[in-house]
Amino acid sequence: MARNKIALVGAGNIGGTLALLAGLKELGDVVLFDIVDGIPQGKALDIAQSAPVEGFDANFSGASDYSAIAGADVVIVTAGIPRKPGMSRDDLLATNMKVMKAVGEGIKMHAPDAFVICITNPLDAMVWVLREACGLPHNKVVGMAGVLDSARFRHFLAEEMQVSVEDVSAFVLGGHGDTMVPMVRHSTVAGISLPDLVKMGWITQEKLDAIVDRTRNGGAEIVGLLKAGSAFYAPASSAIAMAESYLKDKKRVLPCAAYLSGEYGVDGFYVGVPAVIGADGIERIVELELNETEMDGFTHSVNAVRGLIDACKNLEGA
Ligand code: TXD
Repeated sequence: MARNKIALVGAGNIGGTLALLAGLKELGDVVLFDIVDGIPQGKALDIAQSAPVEGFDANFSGASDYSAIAGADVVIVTAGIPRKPGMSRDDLLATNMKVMKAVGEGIKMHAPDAFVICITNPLDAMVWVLREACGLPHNKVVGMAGVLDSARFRHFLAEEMQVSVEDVSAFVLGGHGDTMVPMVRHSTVAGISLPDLVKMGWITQEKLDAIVDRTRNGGAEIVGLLKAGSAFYAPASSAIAMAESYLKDKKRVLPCAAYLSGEYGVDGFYVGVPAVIGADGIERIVELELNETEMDGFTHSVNAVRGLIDACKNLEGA
């Protein structure tokens, strides 16, 4: 049986890290694509030269022509510009929207059977633009944000309570941005919910509230530290977890920007919700019973996404 083929459209900070992680996990052959000629080829060759040391067998190649992604099983899209300090994710809209249209055409032409994971910001809008441009089924196009935001939440919780990250389960709902909704009630340490852990004195409510805020601002915190560019290690790990669930039919339940057609009362948008990722792509949307506070936060997040999509439509009409 031939190896899987993973196409990485955008060979920058996240793209290069995706390629290395795909190699280390031996997920399949990797094609790096970028419009800056030389970058994809150079990174592909460099990672291929790490293979003898790490012990993985896979072909790595770099290209600037979309024909190189032909027949890809998974396409992970990071093409576009990242934030600089002081920029919001929404400031990237106009530029990255044009990029998503070009990438969508390339996928439509050369990899129509792929599972497509969009990472480019502003994520909730860019995944919608990408899906419209490539025309693949909605269950085969998904956005990566929730796994990253949940990982940030889990890291801060594990650090505060001094427990293994392996035993902290948490997720966020809604958009990838300041409107995200960390689901405190559903997040646990070894099955013990956060509200119970507050009662048990493992964490104070104040500390928990501060962690929720820090999670919400997790991206901006790193942008402020790096000055040029944004986070890329954890985003890459997060997208690879989604790709692996598809390629190995693991049916993981992961928070993703998935297309809603009625769930949570939302129709026609991509919003961050828990979803099952298996060999058919997004196989199931997990529709939770939200309490009033959660629903308010979720609705606020959906409205922010709706606003971004309207901005895209206005720009399209421009
Ligand atoms: O959780 C999330 N979804 C976010 C997403 C987490 C972190 C970063 N987020 C966004 O991912 C970020 O705001 C950017 O929009 C993307 C990619 O971030 P990265 O840090 O990888 O940016 P780089 O290093 O600038 O890489 C982008 C590459 C770069 O090499 C460009 O030459 C290339 O994209 N690029 C293109 N490739 C193909 N086609 C076109 N048109 C194109 N334009 C730029």
